[in-house]
Amino acid sequence: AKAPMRVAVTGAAGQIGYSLLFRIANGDLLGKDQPVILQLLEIADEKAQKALKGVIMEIDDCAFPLLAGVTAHSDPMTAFKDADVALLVGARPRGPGMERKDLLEANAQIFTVQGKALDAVASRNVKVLVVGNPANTNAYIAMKSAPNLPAKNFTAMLRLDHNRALSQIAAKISKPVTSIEKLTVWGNHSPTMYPDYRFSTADGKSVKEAINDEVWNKDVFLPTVGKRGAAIIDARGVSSAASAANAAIDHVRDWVLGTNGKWVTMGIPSDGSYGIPKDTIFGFPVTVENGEYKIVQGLEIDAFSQERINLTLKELLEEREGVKHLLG
Ligand code: NAX
Repeated sequence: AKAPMRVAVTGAAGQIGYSLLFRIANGDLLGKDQPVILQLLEIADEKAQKALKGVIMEIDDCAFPLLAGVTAHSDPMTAFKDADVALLVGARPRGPGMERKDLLEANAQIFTVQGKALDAVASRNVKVLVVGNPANTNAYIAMKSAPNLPAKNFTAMLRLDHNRALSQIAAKISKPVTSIEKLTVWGNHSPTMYPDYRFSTADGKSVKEAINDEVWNKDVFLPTVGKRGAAIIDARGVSSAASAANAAIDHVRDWVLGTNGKWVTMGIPSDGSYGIPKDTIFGFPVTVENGEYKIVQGLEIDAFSQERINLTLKELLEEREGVKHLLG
């Protein structure tokens, strides 16, 4: 039997946590033959810790065959100990009257502390996925706070945006999602992201040609995907949780187990590809083999796409500028 892998999850008593933990313990993340140990972090607050205990009681009650252990933590230094995978879901939500700048700073503090803890105690091969918003900038902060870990270990979640785009396209052309390949979402996990189906194929045929409607692209598709999070809040009264958890599972599973040559979208530190400044955590099309992602190279960027990429990059650089003073 395989040795168990340690999966740390922050914000474990939150909404996304409640959709995520049971699937990890069920083997959806790392495979149906891979035992897991869950190391769950919540804030020290008594209510949060009590809620976390309750979630663990339910996990226990599932008697998952692959679950080799589950522990509750309020200190990242113990939660991240020897972690092979770290899902950083917990973040400070925007409170009433809170400016964007305050939100960035509150989260910068959290992700500085967590980056340092990962640096100190996690596995040297830890795969980190940041879900908590602003996800790209939080991932950047954690990465910069962990100088002893490879920068490539830090990623941000664009997969929900990718999956949203995939589902919209499948519906538009009346094809199953599984028939569609070579889709990506460039940039920041925010409404400025750029979902791009110019290279996509469905059963090997061009999706762009099948849709053949630039007005639909600009006026329907891009805003629908970009504002999907807000549409879910409007409809459900709370933000997307199960779909976010599902996307986190997809992201890490593909990172660990590979994509067989297929494209997926990951927010990763740029290596300078496509003119994106080095280390910017940016949504790129990638393929994954042997646990290593590679940016799909050589794609043509037309004028419209360049404009969209510049816009989402500008936002990311502004976010980075806003937290620069906290990074030492
Ligand atoms: P909830 O507010 O339900 O849960 C968050 C949990 O994190 C809370 O239980 C809180 O106590 C905990 N927490 C806060 N600070 C912490 C810290 N320093 N250490 C450990 N735990 C901490 O939010 P939920 O709906 O689960 O969403 C979590 C995050 O995901 C939010 O930041 C949200 O904006 C973000 N999202 C990101 C998405 C993406 O695609 N990247 C999509 C979904 C989601 O909106």
